[in-house]
Amino acid sequence: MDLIATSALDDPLAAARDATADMLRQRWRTYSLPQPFYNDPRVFALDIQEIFTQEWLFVGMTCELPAKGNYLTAQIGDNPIIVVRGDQGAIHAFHNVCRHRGSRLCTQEKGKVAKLVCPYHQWTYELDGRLLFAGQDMGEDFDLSAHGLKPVAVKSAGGFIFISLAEQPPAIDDFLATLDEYLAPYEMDNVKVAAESNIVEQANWKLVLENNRECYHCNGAHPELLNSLIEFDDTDDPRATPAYRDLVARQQAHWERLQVPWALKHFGKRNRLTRTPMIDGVMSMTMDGKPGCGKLMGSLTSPDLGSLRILHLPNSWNHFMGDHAVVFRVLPLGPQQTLVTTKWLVRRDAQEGVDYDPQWLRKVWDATNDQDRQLAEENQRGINSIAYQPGPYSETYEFGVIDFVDWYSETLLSRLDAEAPSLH
Ligand code: 3BY
Ligand code: FES
Ligand code: FE
Repeated sequence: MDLIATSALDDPLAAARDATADMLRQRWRTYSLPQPFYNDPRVFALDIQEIFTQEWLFVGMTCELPAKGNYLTAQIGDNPIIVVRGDQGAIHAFHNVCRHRGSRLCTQEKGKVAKLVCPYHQWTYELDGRLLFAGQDMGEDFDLSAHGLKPVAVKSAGGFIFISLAEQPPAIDDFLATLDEYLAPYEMDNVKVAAESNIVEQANWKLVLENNRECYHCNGAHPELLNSLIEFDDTDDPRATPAYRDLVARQQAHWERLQVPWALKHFGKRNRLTRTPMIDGVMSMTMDGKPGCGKLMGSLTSPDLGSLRILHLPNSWNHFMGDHAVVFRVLPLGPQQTLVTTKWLVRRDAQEGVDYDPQWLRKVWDATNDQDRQLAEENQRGINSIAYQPGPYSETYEFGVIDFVDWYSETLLSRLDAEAPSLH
């Protein structure tokens, strides 16, 4: 029985789709986007529909689901999602929506269960999504097997879990293979979350990403981060000095000897990985530049590994040092509201209070996140004005922002052009 699943109402976004596609076709490349991209609820709805429910999204780390029954939840636009560890280490993802009358099943951010039991009328699902038990008598014809949880595509690599709500998610295996290769020395099955922060920024998700993709603002904004970070990460960068090139050459030779991957790789504009030196002599993104955890990650033998930076559009950037890693996840909550989740990872057998102090470990990025939150919120406030007009990005300092905005614009436009909305 195929019940009517989609709305029989006209697509309320039909006009917005055309207008948004026009704005994208007419935008000035290397300029910030027109105002509606940052504050209009209809463009936000299209971002959810065509980017966040079509792309692969970073949701969490495999170490957060250490055993069978461990789960985590996330909210993608209107869609609650559950990711759960099942039998034989398998990771499953489902819409967190009961097949009885649609109640959300798991209400906590994370937890551990034997079965997935709906809190409303106790329909009970196996960890692989099969409906096992439907409470009161549903009648002789009731087919349990037709009422399993709706699956969501899920893949994991290098300790990262990605989900996609798309029926046909985009190809990503080339990036995932590289992620596995680059993170092998960190032994991501052998890590744990030492600290976590969740902040809600009053800014559109693209302002959060744009802010992250440049360090033009770093000198004015990030004293703690600049104890360790070098603001550019590529010897092709027009700002690269002879001293920087020298440092990179020395460090790359060191990493080569240690057999840790370092070469810059990218997969279109969606993914980018590169190992980049921190300030000479600095080992980690801590207040004093010394390792924040006494035990190195995985099989690493030197703390002097710079930072392995990993970008995944639309919603993650990451720093992997020798002693700890910091992973970032961005989820849009509304046209002008974004959740930024940060997790600090250390090796699993590192002891809190002995090998690391979580308060110390998180200091640099707590400060940096709060500074970036203020910058994104002020950016949003100005953009909301009648005086805002798209302004020019610097090709020297803001090429990362240009790349992000190009990726976003090309991706959204291709989807708007591809699917003429026909609901009937
Ligand atoms: O370190 C980061 O994650 C980004 C990249 C450069 C500046 N920004 C803080
Ligand atoms: Fe889940 Fe009724 S809505 S059991
Ligand atoms: Fe910043």
